[in-house]
Amino acid sequence: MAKKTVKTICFECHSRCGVVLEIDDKTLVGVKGDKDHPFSHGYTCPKGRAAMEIIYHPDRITQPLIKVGGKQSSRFEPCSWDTALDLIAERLLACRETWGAESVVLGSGTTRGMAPYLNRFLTVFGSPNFMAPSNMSGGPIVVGSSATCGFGMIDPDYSSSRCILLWAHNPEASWPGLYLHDIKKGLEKGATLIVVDPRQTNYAKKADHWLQIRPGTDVALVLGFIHVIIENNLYDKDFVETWTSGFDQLKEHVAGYTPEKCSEITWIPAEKIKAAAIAFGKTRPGCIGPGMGGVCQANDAFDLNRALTILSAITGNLEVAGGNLNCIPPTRKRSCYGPDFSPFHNLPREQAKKKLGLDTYPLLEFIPIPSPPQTVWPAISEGKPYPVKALGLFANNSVCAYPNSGRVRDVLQSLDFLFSVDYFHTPTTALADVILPPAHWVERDDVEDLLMKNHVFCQTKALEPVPECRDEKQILIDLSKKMNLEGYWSTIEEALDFRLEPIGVNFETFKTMGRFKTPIQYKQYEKKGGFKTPTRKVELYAEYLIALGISPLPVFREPDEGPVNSPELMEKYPLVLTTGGRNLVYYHSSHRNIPSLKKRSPDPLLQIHPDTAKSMDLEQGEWVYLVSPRGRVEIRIDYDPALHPTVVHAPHGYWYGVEEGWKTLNINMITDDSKLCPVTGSVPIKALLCRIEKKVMEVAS
Ligand SMILES: Nc1nc2c(c(=O)[nH]1)N[C@H]1C(S)=C(S)[C@@H](COP(=O)(O)OP(=O)(O)OC[C@H]3O[C@@H](n4cnc5c(=O)[nH]c(N)nc54)[C@H](O)[C@@H]3O)O[C@H]1N2
Ligand SMILES: Nc1nc2c(c(=O)[nH]1)N[C@H]1C(S)=C(S)[C@@H](COP(=O)(O)OP(=O)(O)OC[C@H]3O[C@@H](n4cnc5c(=O)[nH]c(N)nc54)[C@H](O)[C@@H]3O)O[C@H]1N2
Ligand code: SF4
Ligand SMILES: [Mo]
Repeated sequence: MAKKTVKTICFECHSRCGVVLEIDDKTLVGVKGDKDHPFSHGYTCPKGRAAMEIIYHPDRITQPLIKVGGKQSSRFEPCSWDTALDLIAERLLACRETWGAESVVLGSGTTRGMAPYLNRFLTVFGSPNFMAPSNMSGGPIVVGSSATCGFGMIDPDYSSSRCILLWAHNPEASWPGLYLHDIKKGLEKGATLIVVDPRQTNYAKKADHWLQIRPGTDVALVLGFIHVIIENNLYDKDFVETWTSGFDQLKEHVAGYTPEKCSEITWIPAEKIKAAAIAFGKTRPGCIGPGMGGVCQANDAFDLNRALTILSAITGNLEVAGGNLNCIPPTRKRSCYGPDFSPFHNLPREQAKKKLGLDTYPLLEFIPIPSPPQTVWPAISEGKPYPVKALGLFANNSVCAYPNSGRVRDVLQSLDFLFSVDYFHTPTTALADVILPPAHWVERDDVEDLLMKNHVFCQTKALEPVPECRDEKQILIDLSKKMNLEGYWSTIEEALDFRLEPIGVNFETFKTMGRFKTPIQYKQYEKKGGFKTPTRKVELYAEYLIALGISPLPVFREPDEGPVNSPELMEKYPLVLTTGGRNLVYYHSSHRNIPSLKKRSPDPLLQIHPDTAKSMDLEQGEWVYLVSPRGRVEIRIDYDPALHPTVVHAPHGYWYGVEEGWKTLNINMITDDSKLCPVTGSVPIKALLCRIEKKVMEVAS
């Protein structure tokens, strides 16, 4: 029996920990942490270690499936790859013929690395429409900070920082492999820790300053920080004078955001706001770690990320060691979201301009993120701004992921054609006409550079896919051949070589290297004649935004659904609801059927202050209905004495194990998608209203 080990990276979450896979006679038998990995240093979590359970799970889909019995049916029959791909090819080509290439959308969930391959496929086909949840996940950070300083503020330099500010971010649950080591190093060297979070996370417990914010009021708090820092002369005068524009307008704009005013808005005591702001202003270098979801799921997500960038800029923390870095992936234009894959690079401008979302969110032409799902839904259901007829989903459980799931489900059901690529059956695959079985991450080669700072890593195939699962890159290659699409790669190796071209090695060689990095560059603006913005300075006051109908200064907007903007609604729904704080055990709605994970976290838990719960006669562990103006779901009470009595938190992603779980357990049945951030299309799922109803025992009659 041949035993071997293979070093690769885990693709179960964005951390992409280094792992050593143990193979025994073509079977995966172990997943260990790779101690030599520069970020994860040997760390693994239960999700990564569950790879064996996932690959060999009896429910894994291992053959293409075709729906039988009509659209409403939930029956599928296995078919050959040729039959499935022929059908997909025929339907996509027919859509293009009748409705234009833009009537076909391909979507991916939170990135599992497919963005470059899907984008390229779409553009050789002729469609600009790649859909992904970026508008609720990282996109507003990139858009808000790029609009302000010309780059995405996604690389906090924790290990060299003297002041770590975690803003709506709990990396212990969400980014352990990527950030825990660096944060620990920073704290061990004595960094001050500030946490802005309605929940008392473990980091909040450890923090020098924990600001327990009312959900959805973050912009007011950042403006308050900026006010205190300017008022106390704690800003970096040299940097502000040389490298920013519009300081006077900013100063005037934040003048009203005194700690007292911010306290009224955010429910945080004024003295705590002041103390934390002074600590951040005084302690340099400081870095802001923004939550990829935490700061991206609000009606003012653009302004929030602009404000955070301004805070980093005026304190002199942009592009300095220990601050917020501007890391350029070594693969540059060929990186995951690199411009070489953009429709604007590959399609005639007129066709690229049809990208869904651009008519509502014009800034997204200049700072591109994928089409927000909420801009695809009206195209499917109402033909606005033009009809979308076919959708292909790669690693995305739209029904559970996206707010207002009832609507999402109706929209998907009204498509002419839906195909889905997933390991397992989900509430979304149930709606598909065709389901394709993908290879697992241990069964595929790839390169990874997304959020990997200045590194690119090799993902090395350790096993042949379980028969008949297929690498998704190969699926696209096979489909492109069936459709006679010119300009697509003809092998996976060719695609990977293309991505690696900027570093001057091919994939064959890269496999022997495992990773490649370029030096981190500090203060690039000094060498490059400024920032990549219209004034070449950090746009504190961004005059150019006015022409796009956007405020030149970051503006706080009360949550549309909340105590201030809808007090009448609050009479019926008296609790503020935030959703989707991460659970280390699960990745969104994925792998809910994996025994070792399910055992650790079987049920959705509603975090609630015990006094609030007891006032409604609700016991720890009791199942209740959580009700919003959109509907209700079932959830279990979980006392959390550190929460504000008016705020509750519900996790997302539960659906598995009960009939129609997408309806009864899935929190997105009660979230909203009607009032979005006007610049980025972000969805306000971190600040809504709800009430709790007791589940009355149904007595059999
Ligand atoms: N209420 C609320 N909702 C939220 C959030 C929140 O905070 N609150 N967060 C949102 C965010 S930030 C995001 S990014 C979205 C994420 O939403 P999704 O990306 O849709 O995430 P998942 O629910 O994990 O669904 C992914 C599907 O991919 C499958 N899968 C896993 N790996 C692979 C693979 O390699 N290939 C293929 N083909 N399939 C694979 C899984 O089995 C699963 O069914 O959810 C969002 N939903
Ligand atoms: N285990 C696991 N890891 C994941 C994921 C997963 O599903 N599971 N998803 C991945 C994805 S796609 C993403 S986008 C990231 C998300 O990454 P993050 O956004 O960093 O997610 P969290 O670590 O949950 O941090 C969000 C924090 O914001 C707090 N919060 C809620 N409402 C508010 C508010 O209004 N204001 C402020 N200031 N804070 C608020 C929550 O209590 C929570 O602690 O995580 C990634 N990592
Ligand atoms: S944190 Fe867990 S799931 Fe994420 S990459 Fe590391 S081992 Fe994999
Ligand atoms: Mo996300």
